[in-house]
Formats: sequence, C-alpha cells, structure tokens
Amino acid sequence: MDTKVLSSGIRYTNLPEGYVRPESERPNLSEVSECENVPVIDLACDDRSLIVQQVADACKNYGFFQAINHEVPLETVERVLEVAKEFFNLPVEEKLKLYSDDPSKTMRLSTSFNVNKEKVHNWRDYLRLHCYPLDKYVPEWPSNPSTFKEFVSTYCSEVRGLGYRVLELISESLGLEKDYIKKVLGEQGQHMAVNFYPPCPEPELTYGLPGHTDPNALTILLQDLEVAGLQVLKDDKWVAVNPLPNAFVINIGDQLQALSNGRYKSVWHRAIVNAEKARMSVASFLCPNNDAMISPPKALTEDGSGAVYRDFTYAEYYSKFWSRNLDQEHCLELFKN
Ligand SMILES: O=C(O)CCC(=O)C(=O)O
Repeated sequence: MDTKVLSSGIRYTNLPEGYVRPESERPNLSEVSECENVPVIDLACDDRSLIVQQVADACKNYGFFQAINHEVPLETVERVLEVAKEFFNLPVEEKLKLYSDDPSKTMRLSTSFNVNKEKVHNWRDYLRLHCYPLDKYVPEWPSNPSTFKEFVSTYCSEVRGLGYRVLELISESLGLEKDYIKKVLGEQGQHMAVNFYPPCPEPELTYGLPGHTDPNALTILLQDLEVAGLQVLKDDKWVAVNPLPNAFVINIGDQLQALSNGRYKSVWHRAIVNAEKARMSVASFLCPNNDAMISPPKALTEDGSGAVYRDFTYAEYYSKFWSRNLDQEHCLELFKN
C-alpha cells in the first residue's frame, strides 16, 4: 500500500494482505441477523419513571439503546455528517498533513486502530479529536473544510448536553441521586472519532473495527443513515443494529460497567464494511476526568457480592487500554477483584 490512509482515492480490487483476518476471526456475515427488539427510548416522553425503567432494562440486557427525541437539532446532525464527508473527500495530500499514529495526540488523522500494536489492520480511517474544553482544542482542529470548526463544535456542545442528560437517567436507573455519576466522574473529557470506512473489496475477510468495548463512560454514536455496519454482541451472537432516522446509539462503556458494579454491560460492538459504499459514523465519547476514582457506590455492593473490580483512576485504565490491541480480552478483566 502506498499511502498511510485508505481514503486516498484508490479503489482496491483485492484486500491487501495486512487486512486479512485468520479464518477463525472473520465476521461470518451470513450468520448475522438483525437485532430484535432494539431498545428505542423516547427521551421526550412525559413519564420520566418510564424512561428510567427503559434505561435500566436496556443497560442491563443490551448495554446500549437508540435514543429518539434527544433534543440535538437535526440541522446540527446533518451539518456534522456533511462536513465529515467533505473532510474525507479532500485530496489525500491535504489529509496526510494531519496524520499521526501516536494515540496521545489530541488531534490526528489515523487509520485502522493502533497500527503500531496490531497484527492485522482494520478497514477504517478516522479523525480523532479532543473536544472539551472547546476553546482549548478547536484551534488545532482541521481548518479545511472551512466550516469544520463551527459545525463540529456546535455538534460537540449539543452532544455533551445529551450525554449529561443520559447520565442523569442512568444514575436514577441505578437507584442513585440524579447527579451521582456526574459528581463521581468529575469534569469529563470528550473525544470524537469521525470514522470513514471506504468500500472494501472483501468485507467477509476483515473489519472496519473488530469487536471491542469502549474504555470510557458513555458513547454517543451517530450512524450513517445510508449504509449499515454496526453490530453488537447479544446473547453471544453478533446482531446488526441498523440506523434509525434522527436517533443516536448510546453505548455503555467500561467505566459505567465498573461503576455499576457489573450490573450494566459495556456492550461489545464492531463495525463491518461494505463492498459497494463508503460508510461514516461519528462517535462521541464522554470520558471521566483523569483523576476520577472509579469505585462502585456502597448501595451497589451491599447485597453481599462486594466490589467486582478493584478501585482505579481513569488515567490508569486509559493508559492500560491504549497499551494493548483492540481485539484482546476485555480490559476490565485486568481490574477484577
Ligand atoms: O462505526 C461504528 O458503527 C462503530 C464505531 C465505534 O465503535 C468506535 O468508533 O469506537
């Protein structure tokens, strides 16, 4: 391959060797069915106790839900998808100015997941941005397309508001004070991955992203409406979560699994690729403050089960996560009591 990224304008007719998964690790797409009864939660419902119950059920049984009537304006969402598409359509030389494979960079264009650690690559390019506080990070974001900074920063503020509203619902659904999680996680960081999965000549042999859980607290995923690709693990089977108009997929991450003392599941999910069409997704990650101590509240350990995981700071967890490959065992397993 002659460029560092996949979105170089080259249309591949064969999957380059470095992307081919061993047979035992392939996606087996013919065995994947559509996820039945995907929890769809109407956040504007008048009956808050019903929403809280739906959140509890979804987080326990699925580890994710689709949120509708979420208050993020449609125009804000459309603009972010439009500008993301424009970005990945830029000439490759322009994009490569932002390329880095160093995960500690707060703004970078990269490819696959962690190219220096992984054995097999993934069919994905991504723009990774730190987004909070905006005035600290926006100056380093791409200035081409010219609307990028404006559209993406508006989106980030809206999504942050949604994330905080959902964290309140999750706190209540665990029987905790509404602002419990917010207080424990401290001033949260916010990161974004703008994912671009080019058409792939052999989708059966590779992934956009292999199965993984998210290391942060909560992920708010905007899926491309045109091309499906997200799959989640439900009852040990991979199932497809197709995009719904005007919805976000909200995923529980590892930190909420730990904080809920294992009651809520950090959902295993993966992105598959498409032979004909490019796919985009925009993942926003709410991340505990580095100093936040992740420790389950007393109310959730008093049933005699004790704490499932030892206490740790988010900084400790995050550095462990990035020191590994994505498709290894669950990082939380390393923190089990
Ligand atoms: O593209 C998707 O649907 C999933 C993206 C994802 O899992 C991630 O960015 O961590």
